[in-house]
Amino acid sequence: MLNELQTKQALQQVLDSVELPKLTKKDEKVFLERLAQHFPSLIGQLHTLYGERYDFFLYLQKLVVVLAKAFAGRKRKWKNLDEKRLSNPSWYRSEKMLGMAVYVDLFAGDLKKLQMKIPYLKSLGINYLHLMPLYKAPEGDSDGGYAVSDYRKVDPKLGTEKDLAQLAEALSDEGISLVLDFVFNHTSDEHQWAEQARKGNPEFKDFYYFFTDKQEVEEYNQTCREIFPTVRRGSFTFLEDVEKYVWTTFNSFQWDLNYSNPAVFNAITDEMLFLANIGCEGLRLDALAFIWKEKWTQCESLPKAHTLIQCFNTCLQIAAPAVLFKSEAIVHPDEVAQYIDKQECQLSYNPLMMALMWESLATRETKLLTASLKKSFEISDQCSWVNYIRCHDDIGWTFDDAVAEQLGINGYEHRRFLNQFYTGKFDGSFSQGVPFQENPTTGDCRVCGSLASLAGLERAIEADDSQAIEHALKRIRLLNSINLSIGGIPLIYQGDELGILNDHSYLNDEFKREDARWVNRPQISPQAVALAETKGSYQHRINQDLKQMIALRRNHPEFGNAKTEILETYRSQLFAYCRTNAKGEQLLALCNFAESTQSIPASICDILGSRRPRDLLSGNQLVGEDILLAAYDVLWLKVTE
Ligand code: OTU
Repeated sequence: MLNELQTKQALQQVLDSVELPKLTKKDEKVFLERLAQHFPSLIGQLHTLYGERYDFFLYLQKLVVVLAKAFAGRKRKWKNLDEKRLSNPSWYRSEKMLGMAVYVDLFAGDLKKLQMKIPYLKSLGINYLHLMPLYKAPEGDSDGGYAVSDYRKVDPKLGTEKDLAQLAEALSDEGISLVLDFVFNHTSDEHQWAEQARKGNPEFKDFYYFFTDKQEVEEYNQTCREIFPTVRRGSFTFLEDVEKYVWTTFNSFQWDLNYSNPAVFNAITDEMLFLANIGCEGLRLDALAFIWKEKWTQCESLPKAHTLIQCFNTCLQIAAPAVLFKSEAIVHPDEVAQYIDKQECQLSYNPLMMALMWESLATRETKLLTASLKKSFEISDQCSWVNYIRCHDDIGWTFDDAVAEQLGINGYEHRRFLNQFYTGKFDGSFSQGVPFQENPTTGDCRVCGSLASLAGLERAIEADDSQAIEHALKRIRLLNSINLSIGGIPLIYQGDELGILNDHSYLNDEFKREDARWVNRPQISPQAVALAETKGSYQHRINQDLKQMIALRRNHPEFGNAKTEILETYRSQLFAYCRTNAKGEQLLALCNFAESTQSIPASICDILGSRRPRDLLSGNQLVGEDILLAAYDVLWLKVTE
């Protein structure tokens, strides 16, 4: 490690030896100040990663030039946004925050048409829009765009780079923060880096992990998890033409980048800042757990993976500080937590809560949800969860087996049960999902399906069973209520606001057929939107329930920057939490995860200082000694006077 004096000298040395782009006096001051402020972190992090190398300083010089050029190329509009966000660093903890994730083509057609959907988004209250990967990608299967061939080119089917720039500005003008994917664990095999590497170009040959020795590949396979075992066993793909193995954690056309090479870090930082300069305010760090590899480890969530992300974040703080990182770690809860830090990822998906809400619906028991969130929900108050119910991927049952064990639940058996339940193979299940990536060795499996279908609406409609339909609608409302109120940014997945069911049309597409996740990537048709506006339809009810809760959320600060306490209800079907903000404003949420009526003594409200709070959802004030919750009911209790 370098001491303070050495760090200062290093910065001076860098500045003396490189040529920085021309900047205005004011901009130059801003840049140099930020660089000086963050240089100690930057050099420390880089030193941890690459300090052993003789050419360490050379890469450091090059990196500073990358940062300066990106800053120089950043539009005034985004530089102003940098200042605005820096002066209000917890802006994303507001009760006004509401996210949506959409595919440009499925939601709108293309980027131009998406711009015309801004009024729709605003009518829902959306101010955080995650656009699924929209970059140039291979024809045919591109893993839904997660195989990027060029970070700077827009997929021509979606429009042009200019369309994207215009959309970014239009969104920002309407107060909507754009979130883009930063797919940095791998590129597609059609990326020019991959093509050059394959040809043996010395500049790129170490951009990826190549092996000639089968034995070595087998050794890595012994300790690494298989992510897509039905695509290919192990984590490597043999390239016949060059007779080499290449590391491919996901599909064979997604080549893992080699971050032990500082040239890769610099090159990807350049791409990252290009994305930042489009005008996005969030980057979703795709598959971030896998970015650092070491022999005889699981090659997931290694300490240097964290250093690497911190280092990327430091680069953002210098060149584009308005941009936040969102962690996409769908892993063990303790590992998820390790990415959540102001210096690393300010935002993180909340896969534990997502999975356990579904778990509680299946079991009608909340003990695992309660115990797990008691342990893992609390995070730094400078960070925020991004809560979700469904997304474009599968559901993986990522709870902590040790917590389950203490409750008498065997993790392995329980996951088996959940997979059976949600794929409709369990007798009496309300759900209709599709299995994904069944591993023939471990028996592991994940589940796909839309919110409405997994919650029982599809089956209930098929059976024409009005009670089952009612229950399904209430399950959807229940999950939405938690998503919106427990604390964090709620992220709605496209179509869930419209009650869209599973879409099996992917089975007719040879490039999608093998990937069941497409069952939940439906086209959002004008008919689906119209149906949700038609009074009397189930979809209308789902939509209205959601809108009512969104309106309440926006208008009550307790839903924003506040602390969440998960409560013990001592009722196996009930789940409860209390939110308290700095002003002492409070909200108590009670949820019934069963179709039978449950009761709980009104003394649970003592945390609010009154046994007569009002339920914001129904408007009713509580009376009596016991609180009754009908099937899947939710209460949002607040002392109003
Ligand atoms: C992500 O997910 C994306 O969300 C997927 O759509 C991509 O296919 C994938 O990366 C590759 O880019 O395997 O099934 O444990 O679960 O990062 C989803 C983490 C995935 C992985 C997650 C990955």
